[in-house]
Amino acid sequence: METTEARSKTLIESLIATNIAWMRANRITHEDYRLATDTLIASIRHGEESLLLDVFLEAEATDIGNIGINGSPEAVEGPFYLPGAPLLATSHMPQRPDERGSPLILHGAIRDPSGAPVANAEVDVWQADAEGRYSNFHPGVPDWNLRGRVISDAAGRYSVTTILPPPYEIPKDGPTGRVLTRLGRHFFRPAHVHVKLRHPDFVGLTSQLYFDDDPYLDSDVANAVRDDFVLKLRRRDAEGGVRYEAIYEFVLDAGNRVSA
Ligand code: MBD
Ligand code: FE
Repeated sequence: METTEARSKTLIESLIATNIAWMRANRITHEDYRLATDTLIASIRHGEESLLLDVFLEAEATDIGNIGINGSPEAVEGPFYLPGAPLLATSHMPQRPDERGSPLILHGAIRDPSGAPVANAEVDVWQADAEGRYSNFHPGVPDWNLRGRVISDAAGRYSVTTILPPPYEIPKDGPTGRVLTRLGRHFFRPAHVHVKLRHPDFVGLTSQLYFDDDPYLDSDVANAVRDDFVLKLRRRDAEGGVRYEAIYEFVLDAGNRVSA
């Protein structure tokens, strides 16, 4: 087995060689080179974190990582995860008293590959609000809004009471938006809820759940939707208005993944 150091040396060398071959083939000038590096730098300076790379490349890494695994597939994390979200005493996600958006109950069970329930798994959830803003990143949202952790019960069940997020639109006016404009692409990701699962006896899982009927499922700007992640959105017309329910069953891998 190759060591981490040896692997990273090989990878960096091959990345540089691939880039140089691409530069020669495309006659990349010094001006082109500066435009590319300035775009990368600007995306970070503008607070876009890893947005630029996540939009174009992250889904490929999760697809490659999903080959041969026993548990649920992994999904892209995106740029807006933060560790340390509030540990919730109930299933109710932190939200403003007048939080906009239709109520959504997201629930299901967590199992091991044999089907046995996984109790006491931590389910760390984060999502955008009805305006498509992530708390702690975008201004105008209270810190930790729509971010929280719940724990699976003895039957492996988890439940989160939140709002149905809208499709997420990448800022049009930032460096990543300008690249997308140049490519003639739209700026949307389908509505999604991010989840990370943790349990001491299992490999951690980063997931992301989408809802059927979303207009952007087939044209996600980050190209990260996979059939496994698309949930049936059940609509319940209740007294206070429309409510939604969606179910997702997670399978955690007990750890026979070969770690580098
Ligand atoms: C997001 O909210 C996201 O989840 C990803 C993967 C990329 C950009 C914005
Ligand atoms: Fe997201």
